Order: sequence, then C-alpha cells, then structure tokens
Amino acid sequence: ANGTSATAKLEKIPPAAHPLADEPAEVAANINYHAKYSPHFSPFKFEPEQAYYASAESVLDRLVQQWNETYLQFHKDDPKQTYYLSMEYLQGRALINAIGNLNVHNAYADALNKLGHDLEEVVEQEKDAALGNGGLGRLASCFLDSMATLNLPAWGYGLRYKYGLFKQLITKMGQEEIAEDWLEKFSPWEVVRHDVVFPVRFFGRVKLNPNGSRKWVEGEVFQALAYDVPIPGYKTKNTISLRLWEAKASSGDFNLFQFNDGQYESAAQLHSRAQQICAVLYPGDATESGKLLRLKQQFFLCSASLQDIIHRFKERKDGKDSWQWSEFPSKVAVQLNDTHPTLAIPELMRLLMDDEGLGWDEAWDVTTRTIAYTNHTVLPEALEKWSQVVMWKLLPRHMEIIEEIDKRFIAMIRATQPDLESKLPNMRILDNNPQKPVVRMANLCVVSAHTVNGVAQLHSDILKSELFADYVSVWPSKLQNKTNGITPRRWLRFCNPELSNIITKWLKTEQWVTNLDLLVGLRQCADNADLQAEWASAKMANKQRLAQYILRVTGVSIDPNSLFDIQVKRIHEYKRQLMNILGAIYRYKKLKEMSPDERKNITPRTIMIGGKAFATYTNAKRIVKLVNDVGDVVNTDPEVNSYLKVVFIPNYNVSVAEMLIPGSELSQHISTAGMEASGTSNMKFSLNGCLIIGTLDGANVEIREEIGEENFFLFGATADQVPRLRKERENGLFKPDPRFEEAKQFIRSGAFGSYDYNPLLESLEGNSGYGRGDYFLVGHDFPSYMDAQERVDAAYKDTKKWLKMSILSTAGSGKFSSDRTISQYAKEIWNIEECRVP
Ligand code: GPQ
Repeated sequence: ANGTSATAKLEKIPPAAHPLADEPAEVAANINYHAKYSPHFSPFKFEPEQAYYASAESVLDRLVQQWNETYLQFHKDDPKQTYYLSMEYLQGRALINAIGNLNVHNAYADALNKLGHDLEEVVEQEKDAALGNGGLGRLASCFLDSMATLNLPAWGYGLRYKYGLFKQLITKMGQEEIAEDWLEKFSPWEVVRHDVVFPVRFFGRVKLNPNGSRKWVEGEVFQALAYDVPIPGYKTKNTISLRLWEAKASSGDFNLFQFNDGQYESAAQLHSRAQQICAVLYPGDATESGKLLRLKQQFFLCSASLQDIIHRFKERKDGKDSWQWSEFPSKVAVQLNDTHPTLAIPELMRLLMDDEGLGWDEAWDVTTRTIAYTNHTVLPEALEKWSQVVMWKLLPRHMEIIEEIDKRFIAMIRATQPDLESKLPNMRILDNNPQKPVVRMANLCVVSAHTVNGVAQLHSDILKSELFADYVSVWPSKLQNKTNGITPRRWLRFCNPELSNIITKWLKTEQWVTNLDLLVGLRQCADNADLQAEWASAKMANKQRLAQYILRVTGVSIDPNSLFDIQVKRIHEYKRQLMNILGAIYRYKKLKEMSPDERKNITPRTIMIGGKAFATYTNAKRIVKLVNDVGDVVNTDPEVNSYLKVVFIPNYNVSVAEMLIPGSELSQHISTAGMEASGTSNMKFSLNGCLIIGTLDGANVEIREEIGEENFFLFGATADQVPRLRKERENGLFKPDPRFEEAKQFIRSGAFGSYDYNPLLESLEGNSGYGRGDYFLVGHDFPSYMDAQERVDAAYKDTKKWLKMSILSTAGSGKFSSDRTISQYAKEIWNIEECRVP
C-alpha cells in the first residue's frame, strides 16, 4: 500500500518535458544536457568518448520510457511469457543498434554534427559487450532482438561477468590473451535494480522436517542482484529486458570485529568469494573442463532466474481469487540455451516442493511442461558431465532430486518399454561408473524437457538418428528442429547501409527489414546491369573500408581489386582453418613456380582468417601461429604478393564482424560434415551477398537449398560418409592427394620459419604421436576443396556471373532471419503470442 501511494504522488507531479522530439536541435540539446549534468568525467571535456556517453544516456531517456511501458503492458495483459536462460550473450555494441531500432539515426547524426562530432566516430567509442564465446552467445543476442521486434512477451536471463571474452593479441609467440574489463568505465546501458535481490545457496545439507518434507539449509548464501539491459525492438515501442545477475555478499557477512582487529582479508572473505562468482566468462566453446566455479555460475543463474520468475508469476496472480500451480506452465516458458542452465530443472523442482509445498508428481508435471532444451553440439567432449561427488557437496538437495528423476525414469522405461532395457545404461541420467560417477546433463534435459530441438535440419536429424536416438521411441514427438537465424537489423540494415539502400530502392520498400522473405524480389533483377553496377560499387566501398581497417590493425596493405576471401570463427580443428591455410600454402607454392607471364592469368586473392583459440587449446593456437607465419612470408614476397596476401585478423569480435562481412566476397564454412551444428556466420555472409565455399554441414545445407546449388561452391564428404572414411583411414586405406602432401612438405621444409609445426602436421597423419589419424578428414577433403577453389577463381573472372550469384545469395537468404526462427519457437515450442505496446 505504501508503494502505491508513493507512486500516486509521483503521478500527480508531471515530470519535466521529456525529450522525445526527433528534431536534431532537440536531440542536440538533450545530448548537451547529459554531457553537462550527468558527467562521468572531469567537466568541460567533450571528446568523442564523452560524446558517446552523453549520446547513450540521451538514447536511454527514450528507451526507459518505452521499456517501462512494455513492462506495464506485460503486467496488465498477463500473457504467457518466455524466459531465455543463457550463460552467454554476445551483444556487441548497443548505441548504433538502439538508434537504428528507434529510427532516429539521422536525428542523432545531425545532432552530433551540430556538436562538432561524427556519429560513426562516436559509435566506435563503445566497447563490445562480449559476455559470450561465439555462435551460441551471438545466437542468444539475435534472438533477443527478434523477440523485441516481434513484440513477444519474452526476456533473457544471464550473468553479469566483469571480464567477458578475452582480448586477443598477436605477438611473435602467436595468440596472447588479455583480460578485458568491459565495465572499466561503466556501461551506460545497464540499470541496477536494487530492489530485485534473491538469495542463492551453495553447499550445506538437507534437513528432514518432522512432516516428511525436506529443506536445504546452512552452507554459504550469496545475494543475486539484478542489472537490466534494455533490448529495443525495431520500429516498435516494445523494449524487453536482458536481466543479468551479479553476486554480492550480504552486508552482515562483513566481519567488523575481524576488520577492527586488523584482519582485513578474512573480514571481507565472503565479499571476495562473491566477487569470484561473476568475475569471468567461462572461456570454453565446445570444450569440457569440470570446474567448481563454473558449476556455481550455472546454478547461480538458474536459481536467481527461477526465483524471479516465480515471484513475478505470484505477483501477477496477486488479487486474483484463486489460482493453482498447475497454471504455471500456461504463464511461463523456460528455454535452456544448451545444457549450461540444466540445473533449472532440479531447482524448479526444489522450489516447488520445498518452498511451495507441492508433491513430487505435481512439481514434476509443472516442471516438465515449463522447460524446453536446445542442443547446440554433438561433439562428445562438449557434452557436459558433472562429477556426482562435486554435485553432492555443492548442491546436496539437487542431487537427491536428480537421483529421484533417474530412478523414476528407469522405472517408467521398465514398465512401458522393457525392450529398451539394454539401452538404459546409456539413456539414464546418472553414469555410476565407479572410477568417476557423473551426471549427464544432456540426458537430464531430454528426460525432463517437454521439447528438445536441434539448430539446423541436418543437426536435428543427427540428434534423432544418433545422439538421442534411443529416446525417440519413448517420446516420438519430443525432438524438433529450429534452424538458427540472425537478425537482419544488425547484420544487414545497420552494418551495411550501402547495400541496404540498394535493396530498398530495387524492392521499392523497406519492409524487408522485418519481413526478410521479401528479398526474393531481387531474383528477377539479378541480371539487371544497373542493379549489378550499384551492387558492385557498394561492395567496392565496403572492401575499401575493410582494406583501411586491415592496414590500420595489421600494417598489411591489401588490394581492394583482389578477391576477398574470409574465414572468421572460433579456431577449432573441426572447423578446419588448417585446411584453409594448407590451401593458401599450396597456392603460394604454385605461384612461386610460375613464370611472370603465367601469373598474369591468376585471380588475385586476399585470404583473411580470424578467430580466437581457447587459451589452453594448443593445436588451435598453433593454427593461429601458422597463419601469421605464412602471412609474414607471403605478404613480403615481392614476386607474388600482388597475387596473394594472407592476413590474420586479430581480435575477431562482433564489431569487427560488422565491418568485415559487408566487405567479403567469398567465405569459408568448411567444417567436417556432421560436426558444425548449424553455424550462423554463414547466414550473415550470404545475406550480405558473399558467396560460400563449404561442406554439406549444419545450415550450409539449407543455405545451398535456398540460394540454389549453382550459387554455392560445394566440396567434401557428406555426414553419412564420415564414419566409413574414418574406418578406412584407420585401416590404412587412405591414399593422400599429391597436392596435400606437397603443402605439408612445404611447411616441413621450413619455408615459414622454425616454429615446431610437427604436432599440427602429425594430427593429419596415421596414429603417430599427436596423430588422431586425421580425425577431421582434412586429407580426404583437401583435393575436392582445391577443385572447388579453382571453380571459385574461374567464376570470379566472369564479373557479371559473380555479381548475379552475389545478388542471388542475398535474395535467397530470407529464411535465415532470426524473426523466422523465433516465430517458430513461439508457435511450436513456447505457445506464446504477441503483446504489443500500443
Ligand atoms: N556452439 Cl555447445 C557454441 O558456440 N558454443 C557451444 O558451447 C556450443 C555450440 C555453437 C555451434 O558450434 C554452432 O554450430 C551453432 O551455430 C551455434 O552454437 C548456435 O547454435
């Protein structure tokens, strides 16, 4: 009641005129106001950095209003709402995206001009929010953009890491990792909610109450404090939240007695332990490494988010005569982004049973109707398995619940599908191997979630026929496909305004930004000489911008008339950057052997490779080193360096991608078939009119279907051939192509320096040393890869043909909008509907 009367008073006093006008003069006044009256720096400074902060706060003025309206609308209409739980979000920069979504780009550009600044320069002051590692984190961020744009009642939950993804430096030694504190000078985009705090417990024990109920007690309790980031939709008032949790100790946990006694460290022990929880983003991308801190992080996210969700559910029920817990799944959908937030399952069970007093069956019914799970990989080393010993210590009550789920699952199978008995050891949740008993998180998800989905058709098919095949007869319709997507706002409209304007002009509408299928309209003019000329000049402008960037960050000058060939993604053996660089080495060697006259027939190429390697993944780091070493030799070889450059792009991140993708002409998506669940950068390149050389893997399959096989440079083994090829290889039946042998031999000869590349080369050989018998089949696919590269060179010579293929790539990319993906989740998994702010 107190709170309401205080709000009533607020309502009576109208706030000062809200600066919502879009005229540049008013926007400039508002920026000016923030620069003067909410200064975060010494006064009278108005450098680009201050202009950035003042602009961001000015944009936030607009956002906060529609953000609050969105919250109130959701509260009032009380629709079913989705909560996306993810340990990673790769948000990148927010200012240019917010200005674009609010449709005030020109007003801000003009306003900043009036104030003596340039919008582009101001925008570049912002540090990327890199709270993710790669595709999985970026997917979560694209999803948020689509949820807001589609006016869906949906939120994201994550953790507020202090140190996000490391910064990559390239030195003589190869990759070096530098901690990056993205909050060093604070983020203007987050709002701390001092009134949104939930306790999260670790360790302790389970207490048996006299009535038979159980309660988790003692141990350590930290506080989860909410920081909200606004996520504006495109040309809609709807602005949703990304809620990031930070861990705090309670003030009572500060030991004043010890402090006054001079024991400063131990006095603040719990405070520093709290700080550890959200200190760093886990650097694993598809790698497994059991660390207690990571488990704490996962539980912290799950527990805080579920308490918040339950709190909101009750709040919205408040005042309604009677309600039942069985209604919870008709108000709440929880989506688990991979197995990282699996603990949401036992935590929801615990909260319902131990705090709300539900029985097992009722709690299980609510939990399973609420939770859905997305799988993002079939790599065995990336399937999370937690030690039961560690879990019993950290989360004793949850282990009890997991044991019970396991027990009941086994009983259910024995009662209903006794023929599956022999499969049970693999299907059950607990692996009680006495050497190392573990909990299999993916199994827990499949057993508990109402829906499980893969992220591209091929990947979902593999889940059905391999990884989760045993469950298909138990739950025939539990497994679904939801092919990934990307937001066309950030990945075309904002990052490539030149091409966007051309598309809008030729389609005579800008509706494609929210209805990407309209791009097919470009097909009918793919041969039009005027469109081709405009298309080519946009590409050239973007290539020139990219060339300037490369010169600035690497010192290498590249020729904008050469074919820009790019592979950017996390460095991983299955992604086969090694095949790319071996191809570059072979190309270099052939160029050296040619006469100057012969070289004149060669299509000049600039091969760019970028990406971060997991800090302890030594073979990945060796690949980074090799690319750099090859570049050093090739780029300074006056005989051939007008025909070939090899550049390693340092510190690949979202902002670098936004600049690089529009300027690329060919991009490589060349993973061993069956290993890349989807890939999403393939979609970004294709959308920007870049052609793809790739294998039949992940979403490549669907991209090729959409844009037409004649516009895709295909090579390599198919997923179903891979097991046989590996066997043949093991049995010594593999005969390497001479080109492959020549490229490897060239490295061995020392042509690229004295660094020890043997471990890398041996990974491509039989069973020796580091060798895994070329598990990723680089040797098998190399000849067809080189043939495909020859087709690329030939196609590039025919400019008209190339431009047509490029236009058709964009035209066929409509399916890969995350708006399409999210609409499918909304209809086919979450059962939620739009809730629009009028
Ligand atoms: N992916 Cl399991 C990640 O980026 N990190 C992970 O930990 C896991 C998967 C990627 C996956 O490798 C890509 O093929 C997908 O396109 C991407 O997730 C989004 O689904």
